[in-house]
Amino acid sequence: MTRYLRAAAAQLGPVHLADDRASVVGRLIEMLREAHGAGCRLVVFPELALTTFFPRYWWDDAAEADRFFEREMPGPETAPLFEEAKRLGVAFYLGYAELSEEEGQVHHYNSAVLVGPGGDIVGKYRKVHLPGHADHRAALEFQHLEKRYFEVGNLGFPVWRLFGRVMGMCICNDRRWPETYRVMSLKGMELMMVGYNTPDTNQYHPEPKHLKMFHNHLTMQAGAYQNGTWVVASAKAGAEDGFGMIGGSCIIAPTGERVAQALTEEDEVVFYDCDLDLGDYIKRTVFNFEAHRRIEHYGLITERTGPFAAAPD
Ligand code: CDV
Repeated sequence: MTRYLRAAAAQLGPVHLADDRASVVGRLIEMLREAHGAGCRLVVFPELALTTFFPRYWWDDAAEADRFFEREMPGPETAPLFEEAKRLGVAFYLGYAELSEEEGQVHHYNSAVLVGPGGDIVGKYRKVHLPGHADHRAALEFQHLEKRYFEVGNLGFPVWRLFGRVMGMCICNDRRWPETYRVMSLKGMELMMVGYNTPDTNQYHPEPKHLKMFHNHLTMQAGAYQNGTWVVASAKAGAEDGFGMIGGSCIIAPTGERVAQALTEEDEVVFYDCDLDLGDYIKRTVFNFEAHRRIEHYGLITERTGPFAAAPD
């Protein structure tokens, strides 16, 4: 069983509306080769990696957004990435917009696949925590229409075995919610992959810019430590047609420490030799779930989404 896994976060610089899939896939392949050259066996690409972050745009006819969705994975445009990864024997996580047909109904999901070193899809995750809104908000500088263009993921939080270890996936906003890590951690997760697209401004409330990056790392570092898991996180970075994305891709150890970090707002590969046994002592001591969790007091977490309207007597 693998103890050390050299894993990479492959950050994407801006992808503009006018950029076609072929050019983006070419950039992903370049980074895949760079990671392989550095000895990496797993590469994590961002959320919605094949296109610009299109939920920032409103179209009166929502079907206009369908051009950003993949109808098959791999499809003709993504096949070269799968083929190169198979040739190199590198596994990867890829975020994309998924248009699927299930029982005669068309569905739209914000999805990610985990592809094994043999080129086969090992697992699929569909984003559960969709941020933003479904209506057009004219006063905003840009929209965040994930609630318009996507349905809530219907696959839960599965985990998969790869390289003999237990891996989990989530997507962007999921990383801010402790439940995401905890559910997968209860299934034995040892490494979590996450791709994200985070705008560099909070449009709903004025906030100092630095808080965007602080909260990005704060939540992932806490999630890693509280669950004794590795986190490999890959961002979009820089200005997409003038709209800034924070970047800050990184690799976080089960101690909660960031051990590798992107320094640019461009395409950039960062990697680390992840000791997959490092989380064991955390899971045996301070976060020994079996010894210390008090589930008899946690019922409200799954019984209600929000707080009491008024403090109970
Ligand atoms: N793509 C995202 O899910 N972005 C959110 C933004 C809207 C806050 C995030 O959590 O980074």
